Amino acid sequence: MKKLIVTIGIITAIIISIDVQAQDNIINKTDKRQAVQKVRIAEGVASGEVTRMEAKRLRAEQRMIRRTESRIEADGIITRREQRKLTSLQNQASRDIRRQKNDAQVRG
Ligand SMILES: [Ca+2]
Ligand SMILES: [Ca+2]
Repeated sequence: MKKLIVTIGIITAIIISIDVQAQDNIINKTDKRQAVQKVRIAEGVASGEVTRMEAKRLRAEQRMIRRTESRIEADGIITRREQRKLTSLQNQASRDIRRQKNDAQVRG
């Protein structure tokens, strides 16, 4: 019986560690996309494709995503639903950056 409990303990520990790894991957992926988007905004500002006003809005959007991310990570668990939420916010931000880089408003 004792042996069984130890075995179950070990299996549980392995499952938890796999889960923690998966969560870490999500966090890393989110952070990586945030870094990439930050650079894309900065590039847009440098090239003049993104105006000051557009940059302000895009950066506010990034802050909102970071706040949402902290809330989601606060309990140490990222559910599938939370993961989908983060992905969809970042997809939206990516589209917004692309739009501002290609729209008619450029810095004069
Ligand atoms: Ca959570
Ligand atoms: Ca623009």
